[in-house]
Amino acid sequence: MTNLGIGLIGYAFMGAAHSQAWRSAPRFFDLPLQPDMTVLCGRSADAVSEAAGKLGWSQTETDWRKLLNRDDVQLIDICTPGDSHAEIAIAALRAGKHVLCEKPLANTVAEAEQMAAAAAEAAANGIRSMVGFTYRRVPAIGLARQLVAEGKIGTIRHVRAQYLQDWIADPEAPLSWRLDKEKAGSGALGDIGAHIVDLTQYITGDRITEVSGQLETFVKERPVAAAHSGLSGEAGTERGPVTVDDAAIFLARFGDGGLGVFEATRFATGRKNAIRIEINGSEGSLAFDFEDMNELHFYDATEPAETAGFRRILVTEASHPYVAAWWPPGHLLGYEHGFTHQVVDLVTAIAEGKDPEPSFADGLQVQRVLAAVEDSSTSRQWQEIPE
Ligand code: SOE
Repeated sequence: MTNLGIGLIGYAFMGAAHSQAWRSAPRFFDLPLQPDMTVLCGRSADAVSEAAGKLGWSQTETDWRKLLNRDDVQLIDICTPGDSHAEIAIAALRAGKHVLCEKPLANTVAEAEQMAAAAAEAAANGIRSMVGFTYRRVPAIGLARQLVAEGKIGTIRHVRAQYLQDWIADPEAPLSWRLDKEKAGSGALGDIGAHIVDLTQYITGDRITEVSGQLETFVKERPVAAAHSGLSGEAGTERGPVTVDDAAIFLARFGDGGLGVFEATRFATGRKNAIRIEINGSEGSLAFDFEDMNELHFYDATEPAETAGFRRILVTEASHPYVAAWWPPGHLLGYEHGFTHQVVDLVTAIAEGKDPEPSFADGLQVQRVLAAVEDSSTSRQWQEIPE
């Protein structure tokens, strides 16, 4: 079997999740190519070498540019903050490396446009790229998409989506790179709002055409973190400004006539990683909550009223998306499995010479929705999403 050398850049939360995926994918799925965890890249030699040992990488580099000249690396996996996505991805694609890039694709629409253009050029030479909207690969989400495509809920009227976290609800929670516009582009909007934009469009097979939104930063200053990595760091005595939104809300119109209500917040006390999606169609409804990620709720409005009701589907049957490779029914999957499935789909597309999804063009379209929400928050007007 042909090997696929991987170079992963970044080893914090996302780097660890991607490492787990590269480790587990070939052990549970029959992949057409054998991924090699060739090299882990990070700026500090000591820290990257410790991380490589822990996460299972063979070698390390401290300069990402060196990965692009290596013949034993065919794919660059970008798990850095958003401010470096465009530079690394474009250079990697031009060097003939396949690219997996964490979401949101970039910090601005302009960067995302350049990345999508570079991806289109590279695709003409058989070089593939994908953006890491990993929740698409949760089996219950895959099933929801299938049911919509089969017409089980009919014409979509309402899309209700929330992404609720609470990790900075405490005003003394320290600054991290995720609260810095220069590094992260935006706050709850891009970090978690991007996921529900992608997920709802993926499930419905439809696209958001216009939005009206508001952003808010509830806590404007926070203690400066001693270490700017991961979700939090150790607080120092100095304070610094929060330059991104803490929460984003917006209304949306979909191309096929559905109405959407979206909410992304890091201030929903008690909600840790609640991605809640409810879709109402003319023939029925679907409901999902990531905090119960193995379940999908389905209401069939064509059933007799006396016995109709939401049915809880435990999405752990071998016939459900991705599940056959794992455990017997009822033996639940978790957060990390989405990343494994992402690797499986990417490696399969590369081997089959197909463009994987979500593409950089899809990432660009999500970026346009996010930018339109920001513009709307400032202008207090509805904003159309450019084609
Ligand atoms: C932090 O809010 C975060 O890690 C996001 O960046 C991820 O995309 C999401 O999966 C979990 O929360």
